[in-house]
Amino acid sequence: EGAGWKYGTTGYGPDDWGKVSAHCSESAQSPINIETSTVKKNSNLKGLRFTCDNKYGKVSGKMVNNGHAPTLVINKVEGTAKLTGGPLGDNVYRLQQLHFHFGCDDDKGSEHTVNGEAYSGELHLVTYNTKYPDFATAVDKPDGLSVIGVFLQEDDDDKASYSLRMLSNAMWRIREPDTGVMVRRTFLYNLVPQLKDLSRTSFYSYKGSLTTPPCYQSVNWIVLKRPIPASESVLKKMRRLRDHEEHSMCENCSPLNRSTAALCLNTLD
Ligand code: B30
Ligand code: ZN
Repeated sequence: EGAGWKYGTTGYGPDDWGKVSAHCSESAQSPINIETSTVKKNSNLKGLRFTCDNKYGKVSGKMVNNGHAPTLVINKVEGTAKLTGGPLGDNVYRLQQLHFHFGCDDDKGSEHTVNGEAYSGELHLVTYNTKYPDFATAVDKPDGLSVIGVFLQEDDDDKASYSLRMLSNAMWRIREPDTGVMVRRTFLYNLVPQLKDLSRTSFYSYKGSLTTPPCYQSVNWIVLKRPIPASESVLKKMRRLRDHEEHSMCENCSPLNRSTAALCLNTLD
């Protein structure tokens, strides 16, 4: 399920995703525009914790170009991270992979928007509920996944973190789809400093879906309010990646109009 889809306005783009997977026509689809005036403050979101297996949140794994997003599949044996508490309650989620969405220009690229405004990109940290044996079992369950979304904001070269620059250097080596390269030194607390203390970080939370086919409505979304800085050279390396049609992968972000339900948005603030 979910093969043969793409972005853009021609053949099997987002308008046709319902034909690829019926879930894409359901009512709680992601991404969404976050209208900050309609967000409800909710103290139940208190106590969300992200804990890495080692001190600096060092992870390693294979960075792959799957044709739609540069994705770091975490080698969990060498260390990963857990996400629990807050909107997730006692469930413990484990980091499986992280990937990036980005635009061809700085003024678009994020999947979620805030008051109609897009950022230049969006990092997704994809975790699965450890009550299931593995990611593949969890992916279609209503409480199966939680994805932390972090906006990328264009900024000076020296503001981009070491880890983001290292990841973008790895992307340089996987320009063609279905290629991959080993990545050894990504430090999650360096990549996203807010992860060190999520209980003091402002975020939005709602129940939605995978933003791509098969569009399972299995995701507890945690979208951080504050962006991380990305430089033009980082964004350039992302935009150089190619999809299966030998086009730039940029604008690998889903349109916003796939959701028909009024999704319940919460914030801890
Ligand atoms: S997202 O975070 O909502 N953008 C998947 C995970 C997270 C998101 C979207 C999709 C996912 O696991 N999809 C199924 C797996 N894929 C294979 C893959 O690794 O990349 C199957 C596919 O699309 O046909 Cu892409
Ligand atoms: Zn994503």
